[in-house]
Amino acid sequence: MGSELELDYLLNHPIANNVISNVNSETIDRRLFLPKKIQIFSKKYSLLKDQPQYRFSSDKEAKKILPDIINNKVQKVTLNGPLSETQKQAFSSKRNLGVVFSGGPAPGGHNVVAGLYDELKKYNFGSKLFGFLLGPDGLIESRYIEITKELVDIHRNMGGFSMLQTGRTKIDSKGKMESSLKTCMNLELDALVVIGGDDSNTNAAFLAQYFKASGIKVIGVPKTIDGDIQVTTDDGDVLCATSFGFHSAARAFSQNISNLANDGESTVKYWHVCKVMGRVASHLTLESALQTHATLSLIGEELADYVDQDRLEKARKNKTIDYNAFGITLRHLSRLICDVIVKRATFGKNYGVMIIPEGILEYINEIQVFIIKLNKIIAEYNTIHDLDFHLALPGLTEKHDYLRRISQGMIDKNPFPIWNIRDDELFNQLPSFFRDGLLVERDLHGNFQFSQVKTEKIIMDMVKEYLDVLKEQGVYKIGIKNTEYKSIMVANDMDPDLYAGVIFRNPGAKYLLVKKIIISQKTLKQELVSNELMDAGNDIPGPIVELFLKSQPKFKTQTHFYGYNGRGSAPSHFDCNYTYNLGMTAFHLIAGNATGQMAAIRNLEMDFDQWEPIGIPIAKLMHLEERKGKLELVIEKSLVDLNSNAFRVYKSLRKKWVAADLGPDHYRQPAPIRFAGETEEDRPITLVLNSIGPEK
Ligand code: FBP
Repeated sequence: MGSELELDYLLNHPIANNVISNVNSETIDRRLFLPKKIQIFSKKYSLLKDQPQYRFSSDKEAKKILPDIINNKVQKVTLNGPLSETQKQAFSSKRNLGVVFSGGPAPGGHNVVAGLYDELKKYNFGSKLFGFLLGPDGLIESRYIEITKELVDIHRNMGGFSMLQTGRTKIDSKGKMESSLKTCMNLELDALVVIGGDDSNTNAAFLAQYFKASGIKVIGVPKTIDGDIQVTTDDGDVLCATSFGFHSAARAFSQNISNLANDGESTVKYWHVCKVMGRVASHLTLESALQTHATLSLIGEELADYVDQDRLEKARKNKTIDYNAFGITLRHLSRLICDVIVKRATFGKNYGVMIIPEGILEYINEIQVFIIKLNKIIAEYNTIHDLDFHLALPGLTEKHDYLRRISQGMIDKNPFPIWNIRDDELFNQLPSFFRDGLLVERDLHGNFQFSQVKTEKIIMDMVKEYLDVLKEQGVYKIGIKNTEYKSIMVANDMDPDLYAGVIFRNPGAKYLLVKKIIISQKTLKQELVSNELMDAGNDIPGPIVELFLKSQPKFKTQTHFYGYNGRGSAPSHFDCNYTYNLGMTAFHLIAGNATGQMAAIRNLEMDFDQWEPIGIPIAKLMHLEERKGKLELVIEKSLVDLNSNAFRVYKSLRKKWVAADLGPDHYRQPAPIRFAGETEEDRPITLVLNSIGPEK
């Protein structure tokens, strides 16, 4: 053994230093990358022009609660000039701005800050940008930093929200509004920029209304990997095709999913089950499906529309209506998945990769009912007892006892309790980890925390159970290649044709399927004996046993959760450009005195020179939704549109991707996230497909 190097020498060696430094060449390249600027931002002064052609109907409640911002119009950032000296001075006046991240991280957030900072300083170097720490809490509690060039420079084009960190606090009381206003007034802010998802942009609208009298403007920025902030006018004009972060997260997931597809196809032994984030909407699943051509992908929004045709037909014959035929249950869903698994197995493909959207439970009948009922029960408990349900009843047993007491009329005397005996029985049949999951604490906005529930486990447990039944029925079998069968038989001096008709249900086919009645070596022997291919006193010939064992499927899964990795991923080229321009748009909205608007870029699906910076009135995007058992005014989430080009393309190709046939799998390998290149991967595939219009 050679002598060991001094550790100090090793650690200080330039080669070691180079490879272990926190800052590698990828980071250096990222920090130096200059995102493209929409042309107008290279000019000097801008003007906001109302775009009354974009129409939205307003919610009644929004009109009542947000009177000062409900009449906002869509505004386009356009060139302004020639300007008088006074106008120029006004535009370039010294400003103090505040910025806050809110909700889950999304790749590109730092570039929003960079775009805002660069534009702010460009017009007046004396202007200041303050960043509130740890999300809305920083705003309420006046915890902030002044954002410097150095801080911006080390975060340019980098993922995460680590520059300021983030939080999910909802600014939902007069007290929190007042404290937020006080913070902004103390800092003499001209405007606050809220970088957040649907709930955070809802917050931004309420703040804009509350701050109106003070003159402090509030601008939102559409962030969320879920991709569910999309804005389309009443006439179908798309103003915001997707939120930032969606593309990068989907690309990060897709790369992993594609690697798993490779693994599956190579080792031929696992079904890789990938749960993919997206609290309610399945946009990330749809995009990942299109990116990877995964064997099977489930789109929650489609399952909600599921109709059990067999059940419907049966009811029709009996001249009745079976309401249970509408919508999907966990049992139905597991049957649909099993169907794909079994069909592929018949062609020797007992492996695959499956994508399950995190929010799928929202679309499953019985679970959705549980979620709604439990949301209400928890909210009512908190109000009536002025105590937190989860603190007061910490364990599953205590919580379940409470539910049982409701069902037995012990909590109130309502003859139709919200939690009835049937609910309790059904709930009891669920595995305890899942009951725990359904009772998990709701987030501060009252949302069910799908990410905390092992959805993939409950679904796959049911799939496994049903596959066992199908195995016993002789339905789930692995197809054996005819050529392989023949070579085994010939190598053992046995006549393949003699045995094929006895063992297989489809002799002569390219993939041979063992007869349904042969489910064990015992039944195999019975079949061989009754067809006089062996004597009852003998052992089954070795090669036949070998073939039988090959036909017996083992269903093995590996489960994966893709969510947090994508949220923390480095932004794609698309997201770097998108977010930098969003930051600049936010500045120009503020300079044009807008408030209650969300910065957005129109024409994202087109070439960069078509991108158009706009402001969208947030109040017009609101509707009433049940949260914490009450109706609340929030921004409406955009779900997967089953009539969209993207969904229809996926639907028409998915049978091919299941590849339950003699051909190969059709997996697609997306390239890694990178800066260079102009390819179909430079923007979300769903966006590209949805932008295709009729032939002109
Ligand atoms: P935002 O809407 O705040 O962007 O967050 C979305 C999300 O990433 C969901 O996909 C996921 O369900 C949730 O955050 C998980 O959040 P948490 O950080 O609370 O675990």
